[in-house]
Amino acid sequence: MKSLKDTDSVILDLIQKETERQEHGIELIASENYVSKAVMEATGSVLTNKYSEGYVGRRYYGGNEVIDEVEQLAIDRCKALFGCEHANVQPLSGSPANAAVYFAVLKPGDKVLGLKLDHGGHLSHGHPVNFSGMLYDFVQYEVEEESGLIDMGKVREIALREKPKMILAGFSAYSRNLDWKAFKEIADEVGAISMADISHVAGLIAGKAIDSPVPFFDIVTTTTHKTLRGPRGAVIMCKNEFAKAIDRGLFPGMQGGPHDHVNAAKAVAFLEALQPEFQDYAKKVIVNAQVMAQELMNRGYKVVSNGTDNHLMVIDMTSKGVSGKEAEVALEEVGISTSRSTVPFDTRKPMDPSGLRIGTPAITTRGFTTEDCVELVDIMDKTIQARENKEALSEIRKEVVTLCKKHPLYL
Ligand code: DSN
Repeated sequence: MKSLKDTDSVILDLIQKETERQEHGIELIASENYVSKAVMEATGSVLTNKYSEGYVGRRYYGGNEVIDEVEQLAIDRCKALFGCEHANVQPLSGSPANAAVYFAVLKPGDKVLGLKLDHGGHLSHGHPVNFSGMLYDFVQYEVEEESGLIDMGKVREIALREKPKMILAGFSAYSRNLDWKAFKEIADEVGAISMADISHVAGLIAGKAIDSPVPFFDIVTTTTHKTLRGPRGAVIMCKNEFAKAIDRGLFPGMQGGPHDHVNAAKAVAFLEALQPEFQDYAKKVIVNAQVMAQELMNRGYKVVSNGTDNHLMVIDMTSKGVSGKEAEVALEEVGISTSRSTVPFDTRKPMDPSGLRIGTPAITTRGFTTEDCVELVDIMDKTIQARENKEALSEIRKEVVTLCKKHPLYL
């Protein structure tokens, strides 16, 4: 049993290079975070060796007595964290979790309401190039052009007109709190199943910094690696009446063997999120995002919906005469990672859209304060202005490294 050092120095070098990039770069990608060493230890454990198709106490392979305990712990902690009736912790990631839900409760061709991708939704919420848009009849709701907000009156109108089988509330680039209660009332009014995809805000919900749809929605999916700060993966939570269908929808419907090493790491992350410190973390993520949004607007950047209630925001970079891609490339040059994004009603193409999505989960994990966030916006603004000037960018890169060294991560 040789170590990586003795087996594959090339991969070891690349891991070290990536560690260095993460340590001395600023992570503003809204869907990313830094996991604890505890989560990494569980992910890199012997649990990776096991096959355990089936569920706790009902496996299709022998030798699962330890795995059963691991999975049951992950389930129990997930229930304690979110207060759900039933939890399936086996989804490999967000899209498979959503696919399993659709598979469990819909038939191909059934109608579903979901937020349009370029208005902040997600590929798996009905985009035509995704399985969801190909297999199901998604009707997409939008945000308002003027305010950047979802108008629940319009969602209700669409629901009354279309009579969907399911209404999906969730997003990957919307910076405002969703009105869970209104979504649920509309779903009840039209007799639809209510589903929430809380992938982006699960950590904020677990940290009690924003409201949760879990107590009243029928089905809730979430990835575990964003604000929740766990390993890459997902869970499906639901009311007991959907439990059997959801479990069958995932296995054998969608997936084979669960990734037990990742499920152990989910259990670790849930335990971490159950600690009182995690509530501080969740609140600080939002405060940092609000400080950054305000600072950006003070400097003349247009932020979609003029602010944020959560960890993310989409900046319309054309307000500064650059595209989202140009901004992403310039910021990358100084060691700041972001992701280009469409803005609602974007006239530019998705590969070079008008917007830039940023978020504060990762910088808050490494201890950035509101003062650091103000300094960071200053650095970003200088970078955008100096984007053609290689010499200036290399000076700014040094400022980024200094800021990172103030908040060491893994090294
Ligand atoms: N790719 C994720 C995000 O960046 O929001 C969603 O799946």
